[in-house]
Amino acid sequence: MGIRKLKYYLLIGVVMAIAVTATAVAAGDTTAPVVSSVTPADGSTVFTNGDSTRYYNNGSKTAAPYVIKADYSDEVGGSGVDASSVMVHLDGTGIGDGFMLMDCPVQSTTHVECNAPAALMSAGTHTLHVYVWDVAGNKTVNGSTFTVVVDILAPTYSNLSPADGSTIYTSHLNSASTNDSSALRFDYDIADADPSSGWSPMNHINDSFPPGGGMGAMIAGSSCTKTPTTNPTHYSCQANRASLLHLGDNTLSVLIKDNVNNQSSDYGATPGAPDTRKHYTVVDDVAPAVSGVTADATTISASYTDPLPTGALSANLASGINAASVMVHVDGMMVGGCTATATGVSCPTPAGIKYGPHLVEVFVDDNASTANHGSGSGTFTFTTCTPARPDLSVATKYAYWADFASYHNGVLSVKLTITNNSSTAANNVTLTGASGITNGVTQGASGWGADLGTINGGSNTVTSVAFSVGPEGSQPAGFKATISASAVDDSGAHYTYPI
Ligand SMILES: [Ca+2]
Ligand SMILES: [Ca+2]
Repeated sequence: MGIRKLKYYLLIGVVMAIAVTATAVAAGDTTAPVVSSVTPADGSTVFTNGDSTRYYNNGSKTAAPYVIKADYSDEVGGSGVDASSVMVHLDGTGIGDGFMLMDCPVQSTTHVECNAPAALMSAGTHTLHVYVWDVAGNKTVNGSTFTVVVDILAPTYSNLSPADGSTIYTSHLNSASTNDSSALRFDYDIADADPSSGWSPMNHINDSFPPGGGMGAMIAGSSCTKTPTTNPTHYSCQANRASLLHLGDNTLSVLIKDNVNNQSSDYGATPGAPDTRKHYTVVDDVAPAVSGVTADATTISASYTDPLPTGALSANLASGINAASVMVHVDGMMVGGCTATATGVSCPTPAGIKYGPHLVEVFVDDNASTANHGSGSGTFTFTTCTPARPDLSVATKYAYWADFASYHNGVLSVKLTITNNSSTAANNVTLTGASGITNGVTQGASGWGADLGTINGGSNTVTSVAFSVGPEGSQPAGFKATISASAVDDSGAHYTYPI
């Protein structure tokens, strides 16, 4: 036997006794349904604002009305929940007393949701009872005791860093990811007077004033973290990845809401409110980067960019290349006739440049500052002229003993004058050896194989080479030798000589 529950519709505020009527029911089900997942949970707090339009409970922010919920089920094989039997009562102590919630948009065999009128969600402690019968008439009651707390004050913030009016340099904006503690952040402390529903910091870069023309770039959520994580009030909100940050004047609007939407804001909630947005000047202090310096007989060229901060979501954080600033030097001398764009420069290789290594340097500034001075360089060997064999000759200037040991060991130094009889330069002139030496004399160790550098056309250079002439007492009065040499002309062609 069981009973069948008849639902009574009670007026809010009227306490009535529940009446039941005994009827015949299906036999076998003597187990009551189970009620679970009651919201608000037992012991929890429901925050609301001053006009009961917002609620916050257990991490869930909702608009009015507050929705009381529960799940329930009958046992497997049972008669099943009688959906029409479900009742939700506030502040009663038994069946039928307290305030029965009448506005229940969801009331199924598994779940009920009832809207709680603001008048019933007054400040203080409340009891909640959820009554459920199965079809066989077995009753369950479950519920919770919860507290409603009214939070009417908006949070405030203090100790903003960097302070209003600060300059922000783009070199400080590098960040590979959110929550990069080394990147620029806006830091501040938040306070919300008791009783506090809690808060979530939110900031807007370059929002309009008054607000409404656009939300700017929001810094919130995972970009705002407690620092350290154990500090309940200090927040760091990463700024550099904000997509609307740009060079020049930027504004910051700190918008702080508590969990029931009491908010304080730097941008004024209503037209006519003072504009209290904070201002920051963002300055490009990152120099251009030069790459790909190349040079050959006809062209010198290079590429460059003005780098954005790493991780920047805005393309407006680099001032760009000042093409008029581009200079190309070869061996410290400015190259003329260059064409410079925002991305690269190309110059004709200077005419008449000689064979050999030359330092090529490229200098470029960005549009922000001549202090942002980028450079790149390379060393190149140019081959710019027609091959022409230099005419070299050699003459003995005099012979001498370099020191007593040389005299004793028979190492004679011979000072030679090497003359370039042609009009073009002989580069890398090297005396490579001696042959056909007479009177038992042999080539010595020093002086041979050294790069004597360039002998310009019509010029000469003097150097010494050594010969072994035998020990003291057996040295010849004189000897002859043919000297071999090598040189490179200004086109880079190599030549060998007997001279
Ligand atoms: Ca508050
Ligand atoms: Ca720059």
